[in-house]
Amino acid sequence: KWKGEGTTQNLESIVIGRCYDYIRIVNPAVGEKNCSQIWEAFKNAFINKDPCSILPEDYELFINLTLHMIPPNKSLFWENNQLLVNSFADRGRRFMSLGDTLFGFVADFLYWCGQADSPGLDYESCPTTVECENNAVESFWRMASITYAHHSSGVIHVLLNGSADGGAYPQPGFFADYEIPNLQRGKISQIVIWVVDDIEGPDIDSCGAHTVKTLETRLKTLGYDVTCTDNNKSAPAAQRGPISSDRGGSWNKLMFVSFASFLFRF
Ligand code: ENP
Repeated sequence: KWKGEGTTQNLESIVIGRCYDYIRIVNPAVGEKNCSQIWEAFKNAFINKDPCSILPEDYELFINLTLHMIPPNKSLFWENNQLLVNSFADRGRRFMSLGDTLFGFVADFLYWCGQADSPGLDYESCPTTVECENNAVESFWRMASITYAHHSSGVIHVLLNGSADGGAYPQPGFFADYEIPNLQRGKISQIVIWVVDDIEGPDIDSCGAHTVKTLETRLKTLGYDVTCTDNNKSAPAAQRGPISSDRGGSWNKLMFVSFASFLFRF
């Protein structure tokens, strides 16, 4: 009945399993967390409710239970290059993107929604943001983005895709609408923007031009110290290509090597 993907099968096992994976292996520094309680709080945000009436605040208890410190200088914001960010951040070893926090990690790549007057999950379909913005997944990422931005500090990095249709800095977008407004000016020393094109992709946007210029101006007006660096033509980097339809699949070596040659200089 909805246009979006239905709930991911085995959602409960995945969320609880990822929670244990995170607190025991990925980032034990977060300390003890109650993974069953975390699942209950997650589920109670959307279960038994109209799937178009879920608000970010409905995830408040989930956020309180999963919240942990984000190390200064480790935050990595991004748009349109999720796989690159996942690999580059290296599950929090190099950077801690939202997907490398406990609250982002348990939900990354999943879909979920409930049904009004029924305790069951809808495995057939879930509303897209075009159908209704107050859906379970959209509201979740809004709440997670707000929390992540609020707890970020030190030098902030932003990795944008210079080959993206419509520009590297999308508006509307999570970074523009939920993250920038929730950054704590007093806790942030600098914002470093990286604009990286797809391998052999078009060079649509760059530092000082188009939407990146809009972003630089916005951040400077807010009082931030902003720097912006482009990857150059001799070291193109990026994602898409053959792996765009293979989200969880193997890492494209070429992409990593060329991306590394650009970013590892920093
Ligand atoms: P997309 O559209 O490239 O990728 C969406 C995919 O990334 C989905 O599989 C989603 O999981 C997962 N994901 C991980 N973190 C986020 C997230 N943080 N978010 C929405 N989806 C996320 O990403 P977007 O929509 O442009 O979001 C990028 C934003 O994430 C940036 O603002 C960045 O700073 C932030 P699922 O559960 O939907 O399958 C916020 C919104 O971290």
